Amino acid sequence: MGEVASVPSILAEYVRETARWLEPSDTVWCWGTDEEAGLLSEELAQTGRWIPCNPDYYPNCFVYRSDPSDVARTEKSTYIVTADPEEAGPNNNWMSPREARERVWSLFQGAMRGKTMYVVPYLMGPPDSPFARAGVELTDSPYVVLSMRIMTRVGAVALQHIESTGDFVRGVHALKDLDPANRYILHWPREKEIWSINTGYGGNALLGKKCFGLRIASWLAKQEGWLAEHMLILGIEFPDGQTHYVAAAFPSACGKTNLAMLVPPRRYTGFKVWTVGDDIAWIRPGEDGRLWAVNPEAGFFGVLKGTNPRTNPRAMATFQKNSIFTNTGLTPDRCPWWEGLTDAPPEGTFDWQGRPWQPGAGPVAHPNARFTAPARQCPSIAPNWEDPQGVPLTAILFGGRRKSVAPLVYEAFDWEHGVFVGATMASETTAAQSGAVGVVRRDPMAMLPFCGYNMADYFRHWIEMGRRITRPPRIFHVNWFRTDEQGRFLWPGFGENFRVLLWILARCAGQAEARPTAIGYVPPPTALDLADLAMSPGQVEQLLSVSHEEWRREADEIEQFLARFGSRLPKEISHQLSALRRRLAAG
Ligand code: GTP
Ligand code: SPV
Ligand code: MN
Repeated sequence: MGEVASVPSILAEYVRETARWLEPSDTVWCWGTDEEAGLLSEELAQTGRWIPCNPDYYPNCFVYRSDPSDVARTEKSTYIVTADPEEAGPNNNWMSPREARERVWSLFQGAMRGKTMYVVPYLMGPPDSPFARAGVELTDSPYVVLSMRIMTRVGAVALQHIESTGDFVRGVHALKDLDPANRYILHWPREKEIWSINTGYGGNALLGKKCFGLRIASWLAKQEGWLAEHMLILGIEFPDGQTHYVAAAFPSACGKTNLAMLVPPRRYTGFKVWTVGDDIAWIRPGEDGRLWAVNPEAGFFGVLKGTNPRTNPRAMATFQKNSIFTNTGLTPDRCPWWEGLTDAPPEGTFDWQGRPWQPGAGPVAHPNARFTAPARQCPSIAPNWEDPQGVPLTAILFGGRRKSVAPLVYEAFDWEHGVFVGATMASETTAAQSGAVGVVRRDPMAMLPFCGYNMADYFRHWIEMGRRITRPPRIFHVNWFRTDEQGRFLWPGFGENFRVLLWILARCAGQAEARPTAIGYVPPPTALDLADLAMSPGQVEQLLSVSHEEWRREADEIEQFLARFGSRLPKEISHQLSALRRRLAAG
């Protein structure tokens, strides 16, 4: 910790001002060093909620138990603060600046009394990248500091950026008493400011991630002509040495981390999959007319449920040291455990709240239990993942968790149709946000909880971006989650998704067959390599089928959803809906 030679005066002023209101007993600057992490860890261990793992299996790893009432993002407590409610749009909770100051800022008064305020300067994006932006998080949570130093680039690199640009996103976070009724996560896009209180979990509290990386960044991106998206980025290296990059937007807990870390099936010798990012992509038009993407984060905050050496060996390798396990169980030999890791937990395992677990006693880990691990530890991390220019995109994928309706994969007819496909996608809700699980909701571009402004304007921005580039990536929709009548997944998923990626890249190269349907181009079964999968022709047909009856109902739901945006909805989107209806009627 200690002092730094030069703190930019605008930052020093922000810290002093905030401290006057929050009244911490002391203020500590964080530099992201190992020594600092050790001190924070010792302090956090005293709470009994931060437990060092067995260093023989998990060196420098910790299990962290959050408050049981604070285990996932809370969308109902998340607001966009603007003078004009129309600017926030029907996709956001809106609060007026006056109410924010009177109702929420007052909660911060004295909120850090008797506690330490940590100052965490952080950089989003690779250092020296035209994409890079700085933020500062003032927090009273050592867990947040320990997480931010994994998820972002903390310390001098951020201060230098602030010093040279004079620009940073202000963020203040206070645990207060974790009262869910007074929990607020407020975003001021124009002021570039974030206030978070009465929560300490993930996307609510690690302000670089969803708050800055998506909500504030999406607004900045709209102003400045780029895109901030809830997307993974991966590279596929072909046996000839060429690498193609794909970005994919799936809603929370719908498979981004897994796809980003995919291991190609054995039969694809000579192919490699490289991980660039697993959750956020900042995307800019390049001088060559293509879109270029960076991962602004430095770590992964990934879902543990279902993760094991078979489904995601690369995640398993990534988090085997220097990592945090939030809300997992703890085995008697002090290793984290979660559902799907092995068939059953060892005898004597404690659950995510530290209670001795018995069979039948409910889940061992919380369903939204997550690992926090440095990206550089990923065995498949792309050698160029920190390239300041990013990587050029060949394809963009949208996808959701749909038991029915959406086939395994289809290609949009063109950019505008692709924007429509993204704008109207739907998915079943997961444990990543509090509320009901398994409910189908529209989640445009997987950004419903993360777009920091009116989504009608966001759709327009997407359409305009397409006009500004001469070599747009092709757009696809995928669904790994279609089920049969017995509710079993029709598609094996995980590593086998590589087969779908190969069809997608072959389409981009103009080399694969496709059948035009009402919703887009669908591969005929013969265009997909399904060797060794033991799928019956009936299953394959079901997986790829497009039911006009289901899609007419889908079109009705889409119409209802789009109606919420009123006259602000770009006409291109309504035209796409009419065109879809015409194609469905014709078929
Ligand atoms: P966020 O971090 O919340 O944004 O989620 P994410 O999109 O990165 O989700 P992630 O890859 O962590 O996957 C979430 C869940 O989906 C896990 O329980 C996985 O086991 C499961 N999953 C991922 N890929 C597949 C797949 O191809 N098929 C099936 N059936 N399940 C999958
Ligand atoms: C998500 O919910 O999409 C996440 C986890 O990636 S959190 O950071 O908590 O938002
Ligand atoms: Mn996410």
